Amino acid sequence: MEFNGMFENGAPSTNGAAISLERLASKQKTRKKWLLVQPKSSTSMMVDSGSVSMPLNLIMVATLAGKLFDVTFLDERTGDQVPEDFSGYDVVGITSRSLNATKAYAIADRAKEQGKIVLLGGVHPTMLNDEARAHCTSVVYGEIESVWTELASDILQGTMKPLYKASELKPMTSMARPDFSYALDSPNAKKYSTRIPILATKGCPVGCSFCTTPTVYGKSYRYREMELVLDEMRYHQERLGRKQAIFSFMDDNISFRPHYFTELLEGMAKLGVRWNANISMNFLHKPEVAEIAGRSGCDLMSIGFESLNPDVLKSMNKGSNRLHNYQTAVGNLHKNGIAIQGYFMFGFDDDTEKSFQATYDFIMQNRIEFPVFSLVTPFPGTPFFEEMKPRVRHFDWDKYDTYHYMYEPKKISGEKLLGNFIKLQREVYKGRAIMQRMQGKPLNWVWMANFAMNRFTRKLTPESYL
Ligand code: B12
Ligand code: SF4
Repeated sequence: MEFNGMFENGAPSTNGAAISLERLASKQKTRKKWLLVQPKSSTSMMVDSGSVSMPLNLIMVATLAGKLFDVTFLDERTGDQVPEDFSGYDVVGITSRSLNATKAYAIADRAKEQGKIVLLGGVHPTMLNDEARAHCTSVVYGEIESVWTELASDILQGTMKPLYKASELKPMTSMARPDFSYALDSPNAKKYSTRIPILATKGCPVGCSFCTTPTVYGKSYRYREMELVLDEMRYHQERLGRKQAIFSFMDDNISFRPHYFTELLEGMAKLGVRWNANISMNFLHKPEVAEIAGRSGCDLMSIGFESLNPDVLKSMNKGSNRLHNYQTAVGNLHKNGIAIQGYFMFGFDDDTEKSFQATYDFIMQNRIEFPVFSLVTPFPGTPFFEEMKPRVRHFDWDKYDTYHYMYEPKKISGEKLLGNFIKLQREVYKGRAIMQRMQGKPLNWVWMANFAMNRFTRKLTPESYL
């Protein structure tokens, strides 16, 4: 039996599993060929245009697969072309969120028709694995690392199952360091943002009703050993030949364990890197957190303020957001030279015209550098989706990009919602408003983003959101 010695106390041992897989692979006449695809969405809302971030999800898949198979890596967002003919490949793996699911399914259908092993992974196929299964050989539920041994051995032996779902999530410490050469060696690599995606933690137990993370990862919160994260940073500093590498954390909520977070930042402060992250508000009101964030090179925090309406905050179950902390959190970050990308959502049942005024006042008074506005979108797999299913206007996944009108809220008509939504965006991105928010702030890409938003918001019409 190939897998003797692979299990220790009933659990797969990482080294044992890797050795058994290598043995199995070495028995193949030729190495199987994989094609991995990051599809481009067809949304018109600046999501997949301009410079895009290197897709850490697919890089992680390539890193694992590359140990046993030959991997070709294509990113449609940078201009790579997905072939019509897949005859050069044995396995075609595609990553998908909702906004590019239609595209992902079309590629998968073509590859399946040509008799390839087709894998679909990412949040949309995970959440709607019944739907996705019709387009592929197998769906990978959640992270590939936790099912890799079983998936890889089935591919090598030709015994595919329709769904790969881990009974237990692996500790992050056992995860391989991502091999960025797959993205960096691509002929279109210059389209990638210079910010290097990195992961320190996974999961978020906060449990907001509109978010898929609690469904995929449950209440678990895992983190990598700090030294592994710092080592990865050092590796990039060496690769780039300079101290000042810029990292973008892909974590769901990097600050959930304050002790781990602040220790990590102390380590980063010694490296001299720069960084940005998504962060929840749970302890940003404490001045020492913003102080260490600034000292460790943070130039931008992306914060989901979501709403200035207390009823809305309550309905979405976002316990980490306390309105009375908003101003203090912003003040603390600004004092330490950290710009804020603030996310605001509209379209909840408790939203009224007052929600827009309150948001405008908050942004202007607190000089939020880069406000981002979206329409609340019930994503499959979330409690919010289950609640809103009977009321959503369509299941056209191309429009599940948080910039489309999804259902009529109870306290404001659709027409008023979109009218106010556009007005608010134009107001905060007017030339005068940009100056009021940005004057005295460093001359960097955030200014450019504001000017781009000025041009973009002038073109918006209610039809843009239908
Ligand atoms: C960081 C992040 C971003 C970053 C970077 C995105 C990027 N380019 O990767 C930024 C801020 C740019 C961003 C933007 C957006 N995001 Co975002 N983002 C995230 C977040 C927090 C982490 C994603 C991540 O990189 N995780 C780390 C990687 C390593 O893990 P992973 O993606 O889960 O990948 C693993 C598995 O899925 C699996 N896998 C993935 N692909 C494949 C493929 C194959 C073949 C296999 C076998 C396995 C496999 O293995 C991977 C490795 O472990 C997620 C939440 C989440 N946990 O998914 C939301 C999330 C993906 N984002 C979301 C949304 C809505 C958006 C935006 C539309 C928001 C907006 N209005 O702008 C845009 C869309 C951008 C785009 N073009 O896709 C939603 C998507 C919901 C959905 N059903 O589609 C999520 C799930 C958050 C939520 N609300 O629940 N996002
Ligand atoms: S705090 Fe962020 S990551 Fe956590 S459940 Fe809420 S939206 Fe998702």
